[in-house]
Amino acid sequence: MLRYDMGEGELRNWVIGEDSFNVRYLAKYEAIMSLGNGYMGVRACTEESYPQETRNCFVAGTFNRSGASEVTELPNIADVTELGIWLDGEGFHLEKGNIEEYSRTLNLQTAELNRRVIWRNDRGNRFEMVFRRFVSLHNKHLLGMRAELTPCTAAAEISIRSGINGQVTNSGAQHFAEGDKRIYDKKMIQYAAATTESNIHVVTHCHHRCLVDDAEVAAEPRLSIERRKVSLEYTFQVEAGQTLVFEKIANIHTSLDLEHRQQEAAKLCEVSLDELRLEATKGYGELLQDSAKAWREKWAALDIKIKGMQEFDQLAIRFAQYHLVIMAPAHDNRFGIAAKGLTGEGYKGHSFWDTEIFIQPYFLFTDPGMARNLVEYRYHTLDGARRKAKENGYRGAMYPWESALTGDEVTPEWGPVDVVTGTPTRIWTGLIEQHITSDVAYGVWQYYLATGDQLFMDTKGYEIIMETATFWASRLTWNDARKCFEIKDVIGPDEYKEHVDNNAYTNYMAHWNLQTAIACYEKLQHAPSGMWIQLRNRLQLDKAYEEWQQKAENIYLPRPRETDLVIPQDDTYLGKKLIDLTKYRNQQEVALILEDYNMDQVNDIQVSKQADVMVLLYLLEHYFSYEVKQANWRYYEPKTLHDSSLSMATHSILASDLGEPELAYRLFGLAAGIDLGRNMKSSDQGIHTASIGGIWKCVVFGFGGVRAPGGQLRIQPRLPEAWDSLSFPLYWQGDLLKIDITHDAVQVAKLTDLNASLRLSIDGQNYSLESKESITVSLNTGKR
Ligand code: IFM
Repeated sequence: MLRYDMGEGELRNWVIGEDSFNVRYLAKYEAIMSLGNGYMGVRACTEESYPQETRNCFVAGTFNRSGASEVTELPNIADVTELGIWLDGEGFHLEKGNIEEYSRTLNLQTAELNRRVIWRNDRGNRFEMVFRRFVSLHNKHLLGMRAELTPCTAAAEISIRSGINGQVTNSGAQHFAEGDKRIYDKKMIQYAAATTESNIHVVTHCHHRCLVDDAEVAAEPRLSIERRKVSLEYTFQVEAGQTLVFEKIANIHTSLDLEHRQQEAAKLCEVSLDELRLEATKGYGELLQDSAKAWREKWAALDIKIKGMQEFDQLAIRFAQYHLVIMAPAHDNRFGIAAKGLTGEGYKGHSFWDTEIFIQPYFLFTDPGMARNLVEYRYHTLDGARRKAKENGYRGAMYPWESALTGDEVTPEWGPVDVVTGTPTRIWTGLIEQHITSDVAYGVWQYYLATGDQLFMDTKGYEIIMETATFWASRLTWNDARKCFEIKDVIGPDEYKEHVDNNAYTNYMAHWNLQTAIACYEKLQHAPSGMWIQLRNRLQLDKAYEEWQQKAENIYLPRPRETDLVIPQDDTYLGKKLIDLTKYRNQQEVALILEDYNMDQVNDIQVSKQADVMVLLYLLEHYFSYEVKQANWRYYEPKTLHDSSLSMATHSILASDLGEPELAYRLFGLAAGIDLGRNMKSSDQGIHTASIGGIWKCVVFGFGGVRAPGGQLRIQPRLPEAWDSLSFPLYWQGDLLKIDITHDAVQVAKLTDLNASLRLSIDGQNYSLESKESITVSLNTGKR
């Protein structure tokens, strides 16, 4: 069972655990207990192998296309985590023999995975086994493993087979051509391979060390080199009560790494081997300490404290922050964050609007350097977005719905079964889910507001906002009857409605994109003159500016209906048929409706997959009144199945905005439960990075009431009954703030003094905070 209470003493609310072994739930634990550092991600597969496992190791950015009929994806790197263990000649496997004790924990504070098993074989011999593992935050290339094996009842012969296995695939798709395989000094293994299409060299090395009762023992392993596999097999006679310790330290380097760019495979092998020789001398313990220290420093800067009745909430926010750290490629701005991070094959390592709308806010307010990487990733992919626009007959930059390394569209064309036709369902999102283009521009603008990074805007940001606006200008079509510009044939955030006209979210965000480009044009004139002139000529800005103005003034923006203030989600939604959705709203698994109806049929029903108009009400909050927000919640939420992990967090934040903290709290619990909850099938393909970002947003944007409309920081807290207090760090315009909220008061402390004074609004009143000052404001609301 999944446990939340296995951290004791100082580790209280820092540990997620499993207290019994069930092969059916391997995938859930593999995903939620994944290790990583933004460079690599390793699923928490057990050392011994099971047919139900998905043994994944990914390195950010190493995309490859395995064949012409496939889209590019993050390939599964050769596996180092599997250990074959034989006890008195019998393979160790938890579905045989007897498990007397079992526990597995992920310590979020040190990011170490630990499994302890007491296992009795069919002959009645007991063994205690402890397996430990970490991926280093100190040296991004490094992974450490340690097995401690103790025969408890009688002396035993223990054999361990350890190697590098390049036979792994992505659900059958092979991405690598084999390179060099070699064994050095009977201790060190090398495995090199190159991706078949993108030609990225990936080199993996492992070093082994064996100890009995703390003393290193010389071992004579059997060496083996097979097809796509290199391994060593060690055999030891171990007395009862003695502990055999087996340490394996591995590293991974690729020719994509900034420090190795253009390096040939042989040179890469050399550098990587030298590094591991040096690192491995430290042993598992010291290497773990290096990494744990890096984690401690991270946590010191990030820690959010929630005091209240439900300790789960504290654990949930730490779980979210842990995953936000391990999903983020802080080392390289060429890579995005994938919808499943580096924790599974789901969505093939591709980035979506999840990044800008759900994940980037966390980094903006806690790690602005990482937020800069994310906006720079979109700059790196701008040319791909321009190509996509051109291929589709438009101008400017049309960002891909699913993005990999280049910005070209990589959404697959075919998906799961269509229950009516029995054939794969056509996926239209890559062609017509176009709101991603304004979402990217929105992310850039939010970055600017929160950091004031003028250099980024002058050199990159303005260009993204203007090129995306030009896309919309070319995308709009004139409707002579309505006398306005429209956006026809799209999918909005609600992916249960395909080929719709004038999706409200899409139209409003396109309008916002055009207006923001107009503002940027006016600001850009004050940039260093070389930049202004260069961009003005290259993007023909004077002409574009006129077009943006004309289109922005005349774009159709669906208004709230006079009768009930409901904003039509698109031109036809409100006229579609209504059915009883109880069965699907009470479902244990998502997307049950697609087992009864195919997409064409779902299209004809007033049912939404996820927040759509709701996202708009929150992103462009100043466009809409409280009454409009409330009316649309009442209309759309009962028709929403929350079949996307993005939906709950948005609803929770809006519930906070609507002054419904208890409803917001219930929805926060559901959002936090998407990966961390007890649905043991929810995360098989990897964790949901947008929902993970959403957990932080529920806490800081929702309950903390932090927002920055128009660039001024606002704090309007609404703590739920279950919480006594909430404290969190917050970066704003380069200064670090610490916010402490109770039901009665808010304290804001300015811990740095980059800006002489900071203007902000707290509970509706304006304040100015001078250098390193702290203010406390009593709240009108009090505990409700
Ligand atoms: O981006 C989301 C989309 O909104 C719903 N389907 C899953 C995608 C990736 O998380």
